[in-house]
Amino acid sequence: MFCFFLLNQKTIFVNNYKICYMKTFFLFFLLFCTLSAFSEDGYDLWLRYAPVENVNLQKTYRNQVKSIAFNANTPTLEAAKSELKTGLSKMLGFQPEFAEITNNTGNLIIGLPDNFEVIKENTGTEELNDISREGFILRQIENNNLIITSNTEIGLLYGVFRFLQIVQQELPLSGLNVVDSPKTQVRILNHWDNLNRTVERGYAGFSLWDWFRLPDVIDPRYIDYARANASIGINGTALTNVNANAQILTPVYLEKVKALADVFRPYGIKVYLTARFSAPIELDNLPVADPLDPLVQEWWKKKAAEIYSYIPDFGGFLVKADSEGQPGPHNYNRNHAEGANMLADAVAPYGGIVMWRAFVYDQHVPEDRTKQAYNEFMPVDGEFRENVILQVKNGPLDFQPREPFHPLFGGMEKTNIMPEFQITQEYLGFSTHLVYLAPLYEECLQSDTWTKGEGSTVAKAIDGSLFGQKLTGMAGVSNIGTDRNWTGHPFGQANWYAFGRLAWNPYLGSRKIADEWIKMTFTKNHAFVEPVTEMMLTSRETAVNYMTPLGLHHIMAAGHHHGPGPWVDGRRPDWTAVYYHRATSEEIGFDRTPGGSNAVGQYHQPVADKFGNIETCPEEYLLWFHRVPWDYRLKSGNTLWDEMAFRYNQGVNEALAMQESWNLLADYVDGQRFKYVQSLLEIQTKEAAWWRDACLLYFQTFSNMPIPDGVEKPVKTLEYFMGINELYMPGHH
Ligand code: GCV
Repeated sequence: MFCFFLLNQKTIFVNNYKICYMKTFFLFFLLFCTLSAFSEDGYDLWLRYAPVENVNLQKTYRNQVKSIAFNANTPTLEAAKSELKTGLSKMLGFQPEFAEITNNTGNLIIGLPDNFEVIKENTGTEELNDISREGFILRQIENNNLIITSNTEIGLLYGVFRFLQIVQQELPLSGLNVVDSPKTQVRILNHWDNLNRTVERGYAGFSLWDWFRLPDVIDPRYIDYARANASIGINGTALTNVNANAQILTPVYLEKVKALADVFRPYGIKVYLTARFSAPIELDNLPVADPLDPLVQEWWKKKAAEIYSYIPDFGGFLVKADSEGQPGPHNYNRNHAEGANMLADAVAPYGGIVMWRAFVYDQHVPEDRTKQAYNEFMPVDGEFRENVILQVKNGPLDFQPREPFHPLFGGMEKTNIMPEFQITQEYLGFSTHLVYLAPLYEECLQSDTWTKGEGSTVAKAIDGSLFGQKLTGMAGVSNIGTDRNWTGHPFGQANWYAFGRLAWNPYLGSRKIADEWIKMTFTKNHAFVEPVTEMMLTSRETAVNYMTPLGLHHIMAAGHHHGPGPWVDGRRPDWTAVYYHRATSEEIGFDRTPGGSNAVGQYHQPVADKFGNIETCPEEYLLWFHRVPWDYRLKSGNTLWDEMAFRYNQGVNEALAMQESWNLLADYVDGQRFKYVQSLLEIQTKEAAWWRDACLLYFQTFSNMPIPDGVEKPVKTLEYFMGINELYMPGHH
């Protein structure tokens, strides 16, 4: 195209000036259209609002939303209206009219039940009660008119977003009847963002929060961040790293936090901060931070009052205490409930909450690291204030490619408890590997704790339906940064999206979520949607295969956690790899049965027996719970060693298959995103082979068995892999 333009430039000098001018202009125009049609940088996420591809359907939609009755007179409603305007005009190619209800068909009526008689007539009190504060109803009524209603303005905003998503997916509006509300209350992103804008475990650039220029400069990106979150029902953001800096609680930063809170408020997003437990000492020279000391309690009460004077709807605190060097109540021989309750009392008068993390372990405790959180928290079950919620990682170790569910789910029955998932891919290939995480989240949520008999899933243990908790939620460690496409890998956006959807409804399936996301982010064309859905759905298992098959865990490189490091040793044991795989020439794996650390004992029956018996333990958790001889026969009939080799190899083959599958899809994606994903898949395949070769060569030094036929033999040596020393990796400080 560009060459064509250059060729034509020549004619400018030989032809009549006017004609050439026109030609050049036309070519410029074409060039612009071509570039804008075929190049996208991913900034728009799933809010692209691409024109409806089905022309007949587009006509039908136009007739269905000819006239929109919507009195938007508050910031939230204005946000909803502006989204609707942008979305519909881009998708339908016309500007719908905003007016009073007409007598004709084609009205879209948006409001609270009290705003329009017709809404009242077409909704029941019971269903309105059921959808509580944030739910909505989308319905086609008589005259084929459509209504969007809710009990609150935020519910209306969510309803508008859902309505737009239906159009984006080209689903029919005829017969529309969606009644939906979130199943958890606090749906929150955790940003591990430092005040110097680095992001711990962040692989998509720097922190979005430009603390230096705040509060005066409001980056428009903050608004797009809020729109994206609101579109999937995320209603909270913890702005700062859980490895906390007390400075965030000082006036100079609170001014800045207030500016962000003001931007997010219309979108229903509350701001939360991480509270460093020792802040009273660090900021005001108190001699201690003992939670039972009245001076300390008073300090936090004053601090809370100060924060609320800036941000009247401040959400509350997120706290990492007594873990990985963070100070906490243990410093004063107090327990976690005493620590959490002190902070909870400080924010309670304002409706604030405390999210207290259960990610605690201590190298000086000679107990299996995976058991320590349960051991510490179970004795204080029932001792936390009502406005405290315990935030528990999905598994008992640390966001590994696969872990069994955390035994605190289904364990703590008298405490509010919310899962914490990692969206950023600390242990899953950073932002260069395509790993769709919904299957990982779903696997945890659908795990059966058996606390109240069969069907006591983690989802039910966290949404209040099993134990009746009053406060519920779900946290996701964000993968967002300043990269133009937000998440580094274009498919990382799917994990942000999936987290939001599952926080709203923990019972949704990964396939449905992938389908929605692909259609809105790329295209509705089946020829694209089908193969990409399959790629996404298998990608997590693929990563498990090439990284940590059969229940292996924590065998990544030290520090930055990029790439394999099964040989990592020589540092505190619970930060090594050898502590976890314990390979010898006879066997490999961590014995967590009653004969070993008895971590299985933290699960209810029959889960404990199932995991504890090598015959019944699902093979995907085999080496997590058992020490297994290298020649042990698995269900496939293969020895453990052969099976391990096959799985590693399969992971590499699957990564290659993803690459091949993507290579066939160039016609359906804009060039920019196509090429970028293509290059990333190349990296992923290379790194999958790196994992396979490094791990097999290393474990072979124990098994002393040959790499079986059918598995590609490593070309490089173990020494080569052990010598790789990656410096300056992102996300690591
Ligand atoms: C924020 C893991 C990560 C740490 C992280 C910690 C946590 O250990 O490697 O970077 O710290 O989890 O969740 O607190």
